[in-house]
Amino acid sequence: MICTAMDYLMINNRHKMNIDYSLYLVTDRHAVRNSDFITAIQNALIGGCTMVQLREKDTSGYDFYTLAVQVKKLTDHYHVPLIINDRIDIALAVNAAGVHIGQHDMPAIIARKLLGKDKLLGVSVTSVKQAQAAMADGADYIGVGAMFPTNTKKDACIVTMAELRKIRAVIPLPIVIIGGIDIDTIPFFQDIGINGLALISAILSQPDIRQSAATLKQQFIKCCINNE
Ligand code: TZP
Ligand code: MG
Repeated sequence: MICTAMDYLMINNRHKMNIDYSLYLVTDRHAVRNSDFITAIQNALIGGCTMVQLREKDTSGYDFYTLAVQVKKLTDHYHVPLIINDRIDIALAVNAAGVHIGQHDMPAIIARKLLGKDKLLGVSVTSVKQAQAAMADGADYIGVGAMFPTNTKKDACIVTMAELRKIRAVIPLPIVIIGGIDIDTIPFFQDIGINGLALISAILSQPDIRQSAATLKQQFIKCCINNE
């Protein structure tokens, strides 16, 4: 099924319409250099991150849950939605705003059933076909990437700019781009109409996380928001 933008407006809940995807922090505790993990996320929020995805690989269920409880307190304090990577059970347990899944996780259609209609569901895609399937299966937004090679995820497939443009042309859902996004690569997305930047190292690995987040946000507004 191909939804028009109007269909999308009508079938989605109103509270999902006002979500700010512009500076979407994806976490990786191994990327943090000079502070503890929770302080790093707090600084990213103070710097202006508008959304946080807790994505902690190689953690026990107990540790992931415990981190999720701590991060939820922070995101609530800054009125920012918390998304949990992969783990629907943990998202529900901490009352997170939603879940983000990839192509090798539980099928999006099942994730949507388990989550119910009120929670956000994000799906990572690398092609138009995957993006259309994600939308048909109930995704609220999609993550497209990796846009550039990145040390943070060395095995990530690279998505071409042409494919990203094709996805934008047919998908009315919010789109965040991921993979090698930093101050120098943001200008490449000037005229595409993306809704946000999903980043790990350009925020968490920087000496001044707060300032880095603020500068990236300014760069996004300057380059990617149509201010006519
Ligand atoms: N998915 C595709 S690339 C990537 C993920 C999770 C890693 C992004 O990390 P960075 O440091 O922002 O390039
Ligand atoms: Mg996953």
